[in-house]
Order: sequence, then C-alpha cells, then structure tokens
Amino acid sequence: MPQPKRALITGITGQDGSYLTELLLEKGYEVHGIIRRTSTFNTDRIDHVYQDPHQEHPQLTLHYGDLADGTTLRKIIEQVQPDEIYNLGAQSHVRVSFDAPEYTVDTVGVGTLRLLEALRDYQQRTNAAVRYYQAGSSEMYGLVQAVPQSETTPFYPRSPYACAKVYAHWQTVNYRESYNLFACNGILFNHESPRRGETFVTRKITRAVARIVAGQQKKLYLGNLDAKRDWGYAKDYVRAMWLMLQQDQPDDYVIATGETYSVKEFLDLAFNHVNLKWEDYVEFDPRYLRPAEVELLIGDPAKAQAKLGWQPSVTFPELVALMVNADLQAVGVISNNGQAITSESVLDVVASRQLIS
Ligand code: NDP
Ligand code: GDR
Repeated sequence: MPQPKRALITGITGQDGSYLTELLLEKGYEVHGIIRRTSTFNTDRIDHVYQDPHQEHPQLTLHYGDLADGTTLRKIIEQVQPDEIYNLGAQSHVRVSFDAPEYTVDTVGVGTLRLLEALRDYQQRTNAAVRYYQAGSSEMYGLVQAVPQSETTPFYPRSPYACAKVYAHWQTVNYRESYNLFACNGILFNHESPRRGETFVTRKITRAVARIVAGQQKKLYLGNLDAKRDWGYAKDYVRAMWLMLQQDQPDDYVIATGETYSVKEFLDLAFNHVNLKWEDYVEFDPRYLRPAEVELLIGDPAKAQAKLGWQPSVTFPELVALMVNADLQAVGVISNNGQAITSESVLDVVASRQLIS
C-alpha cells in the first residue's frame, strides 16, 4: 500500500481551510491542521470531519500553533513531515487591518516568512521535497492599474492587509528562486460560501436577508455599495490551490471568474430572492468605510484555465442564491432536506408564513 500524502494547513478553521480539508480527505490525504488556542471552540467549520485522536491512523490531526510563533511552526513541520503545506492562516479582514495593522502584518507578512524559513531549514536538513501554497489575494492589485488583472499586472496595495500579502507574495517567489522550493502563489479573487465569516459583505448581506425574513433583524448597516468585486465560490477555489501543487513546475496563478459585480448588485439579487427591496432595509454607516478603498477587481483566469484546466462551476446568481438559502435554513425559515431550493420555492414558504406583506 503506498503511503497517503500528508498535508499541513495553516488556517484550517477558516472558510477555505475547511473546504480544502474536505477535498484532501476525499483524495485520501492525511491532513494536519494548525489551530489557535482560544477560550471557546473555534472548530465549527471542521467539526463534521473531526476524528478522535485516539483512533488508529486518524486522517485528520489538529496541532496548536500560531503564525506568530516560529518555534512551534518548526516543531510541527518536523513532527508532521508534510508533502504539501497550504498557508491559509491570516487576519484576513481588510477593514480590521486598518485598526490592527501591526498584528495583521505580523500574521500575514512575517508569519509567512516564519513558515518559509522553517520549511527551508527542514528541506535542507532532510532533503524532503515539500510543496508550498501561499494564499495571495486580489487585494494586492489595489488601486486600478489595468483590467482585467492578470499575473503580470503590477501590484498597488491599499491596506495594511494588502501590503502584507504583497510582502508574503514576494517572499514566496524569493524562496522559490533562492532555495529551489516548490512554492506557488495563488492570487485568489474574492470567494464566498455559506461558511464565509459573518463580517464580510456577502455573508453579512445574506445573513441579514434571512434574519429580516425571520423577524430577527430590522435594518442592515453597510458602507461603500459601489465597490465592484469578482466573486466566486470557495469550493471551486480550494480545488485550484490543490491543482497548483500537482503541476510539474511551481508557478503563480490568478484564480477568478472574469466577471465583476457591485455590492449593490449583490444586494439586488439577495433581497429579490425573498421578494424584498434592499432599499427598504439598508442604511449607510461610515464606520464600514475604509481609509483607502479598492474600487474595482476583475480577474483574468486564462492562465489557470490553460495550465491547470481550472474553471469556476458556480455563477454569480447561483452563488447569491445558495448563500441566501443556507442562511434561511440556519434561521429555520426553510427546511434542510437536501432538495434543490429555487427562488420560487423560497417565496412559497415565505409567503405561506405570511412574512411578506
Ligand atoms: P478566514 O478569515 O475565514 O480564515 C482565516 C484562518 O486563519 C482561520 O483559521 C484563523 O483562525 C487563522 N488565523 C488567524 N490568525 C492566525 C494566526 N496568527 N496564526 C495562525 N492562524 C491564524 O479566511 P479565508 O478562509 O477566507 O481565507 C484563507 C486565506 O486566503 C487567508 O490567508 C486570506 O487572507 C486569503 N484570501 C482569501 C480570499 C477570500 O475571498 N476568502 C481571497 C484571497 C485570499 P481562527 O479560526 O482561530 O480565527
Ligand atoms: P474584501 O471583502 O475587502 O474584498 O476582502 P469584504 O467583503 O470585506 O468587502 C468587499 C467590499 O464591500 C464593501 N463593503 C463592506 N464590507 C464589509 N466587510 N462590511 C460592510 O459593511 C461593507 N459595506 C460595504 C467594502 O468596502 C469592499 O469594497 C476579502 C477578504 O476575504 C480578503 O481576505 C481577501 O484577500 C479579499 O476578499 C480578496
């Protein structure tokens, strides 16, 4: 029996970490994840794949660690002896990065350097061939230089988060070229899902729609509604991460849908799904504005399509619908019976509950 491949994931408790874990477990990997010690459980998104560490040969093992703690990162790499490392850990909220710039840069920027250094030493000492994935972001493009943005578009970061991601990107390139590491940068445009953190705009909207329908919320406070993003489905995007590490040569890839929509357009689709008008519920709150905004992101996924054979499988309207439906299920407005839920069937249920006047 060949040994299963072993993957180590930072940020395993996040949106992408949870989908990537599912994908790798399906592919027969032994998965190891780094989690932060917290005073309450932070493993909601991976609880359904959790395995008792006392069982023989668990396929999923969690290790306490932090990107701020290089010693522990080294120890975990030594212990796990991974074939692939996916560095997804980050303080990933752009607005919060303006409030906590030093912490954000330490985790996102220097944290990546700590991991690369630990990997370099491990690889040089053991001669092990380890493949490394760096979670880069479309935020690195920042102020528009050209559209659509591709692997050759210059970066112009507009937040502490984005500056730290640019640093991490170039360190990854530098370690690849200096030490012959198999290291890839994914430049991923926004990707969403029912597991998206509740303070990112898409999930904030879909959660509010469900809560408004259920009578649990009256208003939704938002910032800039004119920003445009290239929004895809997170499950598709973690497949791209894995594909990058299966190629003959390490390289950098843009992962995007090639389409862009405004926050307003997201609002339109999400509220229309339950026959409401967003204008009746949304209020402006300047606290959600950023000191510098990224106005327009639209990615060119041509290289990933040609070299990785990657394609997104979910359209923008489908993405909005699946997120609203998941939040309607979470508040108990529609049942979770595994059947496809259309906009019409949502409206039937909502109307029958007399929630729409
Ligand atoms: P999330 O915010 O959902 O998850 C972030 C993960 O990082 C969580 O597991 C979090 O742990 C962990 N984390 C936070 N701080 C530390 C730290 N100091 N040390 C170790 N782990 C830490 O992000 P996503 O899943 O959406 O994104 C994954 C990665 O991809 C991130 O690096 C993000 O910046 C990047 N990215 C995301 C995009 C998107 O649209 N989603 C687009 C492009 C890039 P905890 O659960 O304990 O908070
Ligand atoms: P982003 O995502 O900054 O693109 O970063 P976010 O959903 O936070 O913002 C998208 C756009 O919506 C506008 N907006 C609001 N945003 C939030 N969060 N809350 C609001 O109330 C609100 N109102 C309007 C924002 O100004 C912005 O223009 C995400 C993160 O996942 C990053 O980690 C990742 O790198 C990038 O996507 C690609």
